[in-house]
Amino acid sequence: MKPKLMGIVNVTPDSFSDGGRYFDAGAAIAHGVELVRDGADILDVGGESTRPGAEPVSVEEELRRIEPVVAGLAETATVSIDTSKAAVARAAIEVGASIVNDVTALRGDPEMAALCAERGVGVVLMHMPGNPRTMQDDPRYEDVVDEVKAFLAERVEAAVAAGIAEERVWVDPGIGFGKTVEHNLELLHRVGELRELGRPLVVGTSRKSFIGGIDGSGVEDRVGGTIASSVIAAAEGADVLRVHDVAEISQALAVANAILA
Ligand code: HH2
Repeated sequence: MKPKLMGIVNVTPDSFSDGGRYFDAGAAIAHGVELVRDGADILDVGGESTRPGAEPVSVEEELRRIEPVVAGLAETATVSIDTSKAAVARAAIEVGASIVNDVTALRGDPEMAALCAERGVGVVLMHMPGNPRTMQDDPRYEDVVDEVKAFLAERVEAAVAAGIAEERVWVDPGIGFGKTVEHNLELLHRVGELRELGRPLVVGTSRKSFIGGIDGSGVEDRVGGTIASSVIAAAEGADVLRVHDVAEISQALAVANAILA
């Protein structure tokens, strides 16, 4: 298991685990450089929190937050832009981002699919029912894995129909987005089934609340749970792990691989 590590660079005042810590562009760039040193293959730069109940951010504000950070990191690493706004993605691509990570799977902005097709960037399509303000209102599934898989299959088709090359599309089950603790656990237990979609699989469990739902831990104390879930996702075939704690996950994977070798 050799998943790529996508290190998280949140340039926000309100992200659920690190909001405010890297809100200044200089601090965000320094953090990204450190994540690369720790073993990150990709840096995912975001200027808007998607935590449940988060307030939406204007295009101007999101641009002000992410543009200098993407520009400052694009020479050091492959940069993905975590946004659902085409104007933000366009500006980020202009200054060096090569992947668009869209938690709405191209449903949030009617111009996003065409932009990604035209610019030939990689695209991460994530499962999320509804939007961040409503997604945790009593989520229900008959079979969460089958439904997430069907959703992602449909979104891959939509992306390809919009002119995005299929080989540039990655899929993500959206751990923590419109799911109960049990839904998240079921998805992680069976995440290998999503490989049947035939696209690289991105999984993000980092510090998420399902971990606290198991042991009551606060957001700063979920590294152990992040490691366990990340190693299991990697063993199940995840191709990319989106994490805050790159050094710890990198070490956990190295040890797991050494043992299994
Ligand atoms: N999770 C978050 C944000 N973006 N993108 C993908 N593809 N997959 C994820 O699981 C995912 C994501 C939420 O985490 P974080 O960025 O730490 O928090 P916030 O949205 O509050 O900034």
